[in-house]
Amino acid sequence: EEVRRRHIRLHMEGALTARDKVGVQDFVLLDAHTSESAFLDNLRKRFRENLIYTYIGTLLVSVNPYQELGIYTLSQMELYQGVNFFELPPHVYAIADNAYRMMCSELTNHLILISGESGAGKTEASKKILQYFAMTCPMTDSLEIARDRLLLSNPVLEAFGNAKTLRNDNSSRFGKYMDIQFDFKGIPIGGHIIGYLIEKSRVVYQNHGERNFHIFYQLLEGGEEQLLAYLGLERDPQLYRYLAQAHGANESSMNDRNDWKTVSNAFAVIDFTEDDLENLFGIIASILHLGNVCFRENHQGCATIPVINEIKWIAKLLGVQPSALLEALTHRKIEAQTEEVICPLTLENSVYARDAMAKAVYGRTFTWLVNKINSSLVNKIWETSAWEFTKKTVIGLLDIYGFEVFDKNGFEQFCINYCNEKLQQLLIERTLKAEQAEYEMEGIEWEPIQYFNNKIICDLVEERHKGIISILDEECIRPGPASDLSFLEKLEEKVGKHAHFQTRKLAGPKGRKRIGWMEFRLFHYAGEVTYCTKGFLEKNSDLLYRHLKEVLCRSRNGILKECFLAAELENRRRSPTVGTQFKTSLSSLLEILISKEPSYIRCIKPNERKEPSKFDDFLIRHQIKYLGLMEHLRVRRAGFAYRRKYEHFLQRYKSLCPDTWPHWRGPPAEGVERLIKYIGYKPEEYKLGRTKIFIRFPRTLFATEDAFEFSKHQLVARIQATYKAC
Ligand code: AD9
Ligand code: MG
Repeated sequence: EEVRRRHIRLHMEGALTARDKVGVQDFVLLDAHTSESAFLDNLRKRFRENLIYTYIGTLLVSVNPYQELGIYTLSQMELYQGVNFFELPPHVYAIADNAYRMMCSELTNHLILISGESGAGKTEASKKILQYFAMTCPMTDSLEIARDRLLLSNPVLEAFGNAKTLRNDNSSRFGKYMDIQFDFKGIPIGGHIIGYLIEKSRVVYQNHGERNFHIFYQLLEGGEEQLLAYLGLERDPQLYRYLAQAHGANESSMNDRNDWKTVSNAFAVIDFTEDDLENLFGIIASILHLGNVCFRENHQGCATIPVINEIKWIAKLLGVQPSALLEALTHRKIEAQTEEVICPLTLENSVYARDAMAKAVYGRTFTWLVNKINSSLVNKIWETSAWEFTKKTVIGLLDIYGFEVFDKNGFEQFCINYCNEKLQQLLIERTLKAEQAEYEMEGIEWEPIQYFNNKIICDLVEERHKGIISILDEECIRPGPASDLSFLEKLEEKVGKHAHFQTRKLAGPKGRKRIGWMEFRLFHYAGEVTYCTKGFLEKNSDLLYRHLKEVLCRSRNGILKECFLAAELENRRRSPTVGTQFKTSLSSLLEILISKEPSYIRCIKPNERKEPSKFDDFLIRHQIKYLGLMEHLRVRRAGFAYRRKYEHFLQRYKSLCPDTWPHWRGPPAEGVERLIKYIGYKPEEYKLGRTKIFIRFPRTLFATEDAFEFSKHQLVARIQATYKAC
């Protein structure tokens, strides 16, 4: 303990003397008035010294170093364990530890919200936090397996859900919310993952220079000869259309062979049986074969499949009839009044059917994978025994795809950026707005601070009957000819006048880059993005021809059997569109998030080239702006570093005052007043609200915490002495 304390002190002294060189570790301590330039200077100074973390109060700002810094070692983890938040240099471990300790002491649910644009370091931060819990939380032998599964769920989900994009070599193409469950002693006992909208279209198409999901390359690169022979695959990715069409995809920093080993090992730990793996890789291989199915047009203008080698492989691996698959890829069942009529498909429609099948199979397999991992993370003892009624708490971790802008942006970017708008909305609601509302509610005097509320953009996208998603849905379901262009025209008609919307026809003074005929532009909180409407209708409808669905529902592949249930064929109702489903799932995500005590990590991307040590002022200034960091800082500086409900504050520190120890029978507020008077808080250090005490400076809380630790030791010594005397 003493060594650790000394270590901490040295750290702090070091930090103080080097302050000019390395900047301040909490923006709240900046001497200059809170200008954006001073903020940027501080961030730059620290980045140059490889200090990538800085606080704004309790919010952590992280700048992606794009290099290994050696700051995630076991000894670093130990250093941060159980230490007061501001006593050590800023770190993700401090955020994790703080959430953990609050959860344990108050038995409340917590949440660590990580945000930032694509490539800013969200996924890495979430992995570090998970590792921190895995390594530092108390553990029992029987729960070690739960811990390992929790950790190893990451490489599996990343293999199937991440891919190289132009922004990030390991970009998350799905949203992930993970609950880590703890028992009342703070031992991690299990977990639960919710996946959000995986970017299925990537399976069949990638932008120039991007890659398909990692798993395809890992399998080809690392898979054993025997396995590849069983799946009918060759090693070279260039032989597969779904992998080869985006040139330059081979230049990846990913190590597919090593990653394959990690993923294979993870499968073994997460309860995957031989059958599961055979089925799973059967599906992955089928998708590669499916991509290579070629169509030719016959004299009647109908699609045929001249070479059926791939069909044979797919039929074998998915356990379907080759002839049925062949027919379903080239024909369509249409329901006439009393009977079904089978019509041949055109070449274009067959290509559509093939790609739709690949996307549907991959998308549902991914959902199956998440469910499978979840069932292995369920702690069976806890779910079934008498433990069921004991208090369990969770720490939620949200790592979702970041805001992204490419030269060409489609439906996927529209969904991803909408999701980021919603998260920003939550951050505003819970920090800037809530903070100010809280002062008002608690009767604390306060100078209001202005900020941009992006609700206006969320409404533009999601408002019922009026928003872009509703307009898109209407175009998808209305009878008569509808197209991506008619959708754009509807947009112009219905939201054309909105301040955050623009098309070529309606270009106002704001437009800088030219907008194309098929495009519209949104002014997101994080910047403007021009979307091409091509493919919006098709992707939103996400139609899988019934004929193909029937084939898949009869599959003997164990995973597909669970993914395509026969009951689906009987349900004739149109399922909600992708946009609407996403909107609904985001709103339930927000409900989950809102019910928990949040900590925030805001990630910043230092440059566009994924380079270490390059600090691009312009790019970072832009992020500081749209992440609302200056507003956070202003609220923090003018406000109070800490607030605690009277009950919680009293419960923790009551031993410091003879009036409140061991029990305080009166109202908690009075107890707290008595307590702080006794320990000597100065009037400028705190304010008393209706239900909470507000403490202005972190140092006041440190001092209290130190006194508490000291008194605890004294108390223990006294008890020990009493025992000895007995
Ligand atoms: V996206 O929205 O999923 O496209 P993220 O998740 O924000 O994005 P990610 O965490 O994947 O970005 O980080 C991108 C890359 O930056 C990683 O693959 C690492 O190579 C690098 N990175 C990020 N954070 C760190 C770090 N703390 N230390 C070292 C890092 N490298
Ligand atoms: Mg990510």
